[in-house]
Amino acid sequence: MSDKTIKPSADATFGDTTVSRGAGGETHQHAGGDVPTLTTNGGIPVADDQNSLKAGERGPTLIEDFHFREKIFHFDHERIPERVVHARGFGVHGTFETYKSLADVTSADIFQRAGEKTDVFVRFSTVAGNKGSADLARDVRGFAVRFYTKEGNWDIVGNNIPVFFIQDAIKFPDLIHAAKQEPDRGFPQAQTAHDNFWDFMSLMPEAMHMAMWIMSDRTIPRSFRFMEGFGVHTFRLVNAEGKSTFVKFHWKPTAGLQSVVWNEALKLNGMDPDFHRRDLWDAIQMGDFPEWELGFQMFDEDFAAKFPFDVLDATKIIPEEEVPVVPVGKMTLNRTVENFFFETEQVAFQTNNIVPGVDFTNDPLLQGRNFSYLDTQLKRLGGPNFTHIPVNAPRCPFGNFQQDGHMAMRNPKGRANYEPNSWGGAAGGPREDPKRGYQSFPEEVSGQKLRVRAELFADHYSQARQFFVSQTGVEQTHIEDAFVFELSKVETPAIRERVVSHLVNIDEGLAQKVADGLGLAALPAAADPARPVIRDLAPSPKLSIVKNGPESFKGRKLGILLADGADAAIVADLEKAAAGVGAQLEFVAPKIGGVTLSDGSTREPKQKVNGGPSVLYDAVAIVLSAEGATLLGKEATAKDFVSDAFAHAKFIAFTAAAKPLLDKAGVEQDQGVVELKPGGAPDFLKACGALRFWAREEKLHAV
Ligand code: HDD
Repeated sequence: MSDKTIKPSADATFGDTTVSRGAGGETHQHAGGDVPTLTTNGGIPVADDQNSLKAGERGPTLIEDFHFREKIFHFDHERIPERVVHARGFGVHGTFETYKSLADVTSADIFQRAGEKTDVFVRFSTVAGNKGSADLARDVRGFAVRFYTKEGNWDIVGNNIPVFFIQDAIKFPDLIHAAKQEPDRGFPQAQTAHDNFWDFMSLMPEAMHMAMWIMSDRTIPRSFRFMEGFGVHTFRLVNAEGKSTFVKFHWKPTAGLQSVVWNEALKLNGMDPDFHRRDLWDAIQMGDFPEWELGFQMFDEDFAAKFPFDVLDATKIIPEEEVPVVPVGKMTLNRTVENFFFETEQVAFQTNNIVPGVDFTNDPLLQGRNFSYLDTQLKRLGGPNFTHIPVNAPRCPFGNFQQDGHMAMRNPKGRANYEPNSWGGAAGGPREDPKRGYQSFPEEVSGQKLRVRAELFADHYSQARQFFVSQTGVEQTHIEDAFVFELSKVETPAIRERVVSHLVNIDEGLAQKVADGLGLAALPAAADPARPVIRDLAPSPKLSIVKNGPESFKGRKLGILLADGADAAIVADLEKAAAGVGAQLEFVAPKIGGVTLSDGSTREPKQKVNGGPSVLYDAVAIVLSAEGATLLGKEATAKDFVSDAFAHAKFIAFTAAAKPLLDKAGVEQDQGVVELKPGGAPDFLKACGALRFWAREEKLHAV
């Protein structure tokens, strides 16, 4: 045994440049200066983090190596159970600003003062996929907001769709089991295009309204930034006099709504499975903070009694045209988390986190949720002290006599840990506050114990139809196509037919198109509706994405395909125009190292062409010299860049010299394909505000 192998690094120092010697005598440089010293969890400085302690150069590792054992022990226990649903999510911080006092309708502290600012934490998510699944799965998006108010944490645990699949929480495990991977094979994940899901759906007519929403483009949002959020249930606001007003919560993005098309979503999942989280991360990092207005849809008992549907039924909406959404404040998301696990993974939203001035209703889905969210945290976070984790702790004064349990970070101070006690004053600990403390709305409740649903819950199709007729033609086609896609993956013909039999009740044209798309021999008979379908509900334009898009290209992304020799003036024009409308811009080029333009200036591409497809962008510009067009005409991924942008109905600008590439990609010129002339960039960016040139789409699909 040589001397050098048994010695730990003889010259190891802490807090300065350190050299530790490996078994073979190799050395490792450590940074010096103010760099903190690596320690064990017990704070013991570590001299060598490269080599475990061994008996001899080639001998076994010693159990005495406390640093090694602690490091591996901790690593082995890094995982906590992922959420049963909404496992894949992305959380960020922000602020909510109240527009004006709403003291007339609610005593909630957060709504008492105009200009009041409240910290928020928001987590967006998909529902069905596991934690490592892709962002562009066709799925509902979770939209969970926590307000750290001065009277405690208030969570609106909502979705980007205002209705839900089921009416009663007792069916939730069945719904989720059916949607997630099939249990015998463990696939498909993050997809509803499989037998179990549609089998369940087709046997649950109450899910038909939601079926329309999930087959619409709402389930393939372009960005978290461009989707609405909904509290879904009817809640109550209660004012200081104890008067109650029903309310539905809406989040409206100031940047307008936008979704991608399905073929784009499929490609995005491969090219950038983190597309949504990256988009939000990038926007916040570059200071383009996304904003939503919180809106209240408020109504009273009289309205509820007259409304043709039950306001306690989470499969129904109240059209905004009937009860307007009143903006009450603005949320700005402006800070990414410092650590994903610490905040995003450990945040424990709960529908039962509610503050004085807001209350539940008897919606049977909400009532069930109030049990589930508390319960699930125990399993996921490992004990009753999950509110000690900073992201879950209130940011207002709080205290009670709960104590101990796993990982207690704080216990009541002093002698008093029970109540009532006679220790008096501060020594006696916190006391109830009958005035400020939470009061449940004293709703009259009586009745027999029954396992039933209220009568109006049985209307399953009327609002599904209303949703469909409220869409633009393009959106209706997308819904038809989505049904055909999903059901084409269903292997059991009887399930496909059963789904179509429900669609007949919603819209015969839709049912027929889906039947044709599936190749059904005949349109199945309509499923027997439990209540007659109301066929003349007025269309609600607010239900369409296309009708509620943005007015400009602000916050959207232009992708510019470049190669050496590209026209510098045109590039500069595009840069200026994009900045002018507040759009993002990225260059895609044959090599990542840089592009030299016609005037000798250079640009730094963000993507190499084979890793930067046009699905990453909202519109594209093909700025090439003749040589550049010849070069890229021989590159399959450059042709895909152009042909995909065309197929996805995007606006395309091109320089005259780039035309041969467009021809090779099969582009047929239309009003969405614009030749760029000097000074033409502002007009192009203006046109891009429409986001897609939808008129092209119908010409591109034959089956
Ligand atoms: Fe739920 C998570 C939204 C019905 C049980 N749900 C969860 C999240 C969102 C929603 C956004 C993720 C929160 C986060 O980001 O951490 N859930 C909804 C909406 C529903 C709904 C809008 C219907 C209107 N959920 C629902 C029912 C039940 C649950 C009926 C059970 C009876 N949901 C859960 C859960 C989760 C959850 C199992 C998983 C992880 C968690 O709670 O913290 O408790």
